[in-house]
Amino acid sequence: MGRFRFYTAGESHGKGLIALMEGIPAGLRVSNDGIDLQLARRQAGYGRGDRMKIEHDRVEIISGIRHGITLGSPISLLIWNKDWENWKQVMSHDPADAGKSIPVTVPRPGHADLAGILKYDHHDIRNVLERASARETAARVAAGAIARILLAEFGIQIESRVLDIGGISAKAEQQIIAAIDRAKETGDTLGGTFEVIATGVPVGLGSYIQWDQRLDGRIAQAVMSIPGVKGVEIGLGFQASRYPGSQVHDEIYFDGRFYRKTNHAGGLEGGVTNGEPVVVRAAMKPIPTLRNPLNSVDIASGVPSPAHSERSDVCAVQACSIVAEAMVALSLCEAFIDKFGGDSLEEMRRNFAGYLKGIEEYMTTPATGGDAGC
Ligand code: EPS
Repeated sequence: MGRFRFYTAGESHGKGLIALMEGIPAGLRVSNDGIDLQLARRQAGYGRGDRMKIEHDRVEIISGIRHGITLGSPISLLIWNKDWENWKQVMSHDPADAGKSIPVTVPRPGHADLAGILKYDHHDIRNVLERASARETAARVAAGAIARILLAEFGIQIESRVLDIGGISAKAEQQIIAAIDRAKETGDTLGGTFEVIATGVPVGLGSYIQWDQRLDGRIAQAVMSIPGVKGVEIGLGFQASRYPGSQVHDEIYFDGRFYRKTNHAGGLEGGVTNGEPVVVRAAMKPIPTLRNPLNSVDIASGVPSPAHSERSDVCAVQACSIVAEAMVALSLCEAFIDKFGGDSLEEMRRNFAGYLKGIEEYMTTPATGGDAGC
């Protein structure tokens, strides 16, 4: 078990969302603004539903930070759900409120609804959808904001861009807006693809020593875990299978230091970062809550019925790409802490500087480096 881990808690219409992080070193400067900026980015994008008009996500720091500086102790973050006011009775913790709200009994195809009620022996689909909702990703973004602040101290930056929505290239913005408007009118939803790029990533994060330490695998899992994501690729990804090796692999050159002319590998070889930008692409399916609902079956009666429908987004690909930035940041942060881990930021800086010095020496004089003496 590595020293870095994080969890989230909270239901979509419950009181709020929580992120709990452990392993961030002491001495990192963290501000509410730095976290709120990322939360606001997650809320944006054409096609979000009315919930985003209610919520103005802001973080409340509960623990682990004093006077703007991390203590090395667990960091807990809270985001209140403003919408809770409207759901107090439905989502009440008080047994006295049981039976006062109408249960959701028709599962939405594509959501966790059916599998969730069967798995947890629930009879009200709300018990599933409240946690399976993508609202939870706000907590991931808050945790991810702290991960990115740590990574930025070491020159690592993460950004993303939407590539296409509903099969239309992001270059044709007006067409995308029209397609989202059309989907909204017809009660439909749209998915899309996006790309996350991390620059300034040093050589050597992750490991080929054990399957679960391969960083490409860890990043893929982190991004695939975002609600709605059905495909993840790194570098050339699926395209790599269509070309011969001579056109896929990034040849190595040396002109006083090693360098590549291409980055088809997307910054990862053998599960280890190779110093090139880490490039991750993902495909998000259309959101399964359709205002013009799909066919389903009422679990209470067994009678065919249109799927449950409630307020949702028409398209959240842009938001998903921000969540993916957070998940890539958290994965890189974990690998970074594994490699350079120290209890304080200063200790990490020393470890990092020492490592870079060794790499630099090896890079510029390869014949004398490494295990040449073995
Ligand atoms: C979300 C809040 C939710 C949805 C969306 C994500 O708000 P509500 O359900 O109250 O309208 O807009 O959830 C989903 C897409 C989903 O699949 O559940 C948010 O804050 O991102």
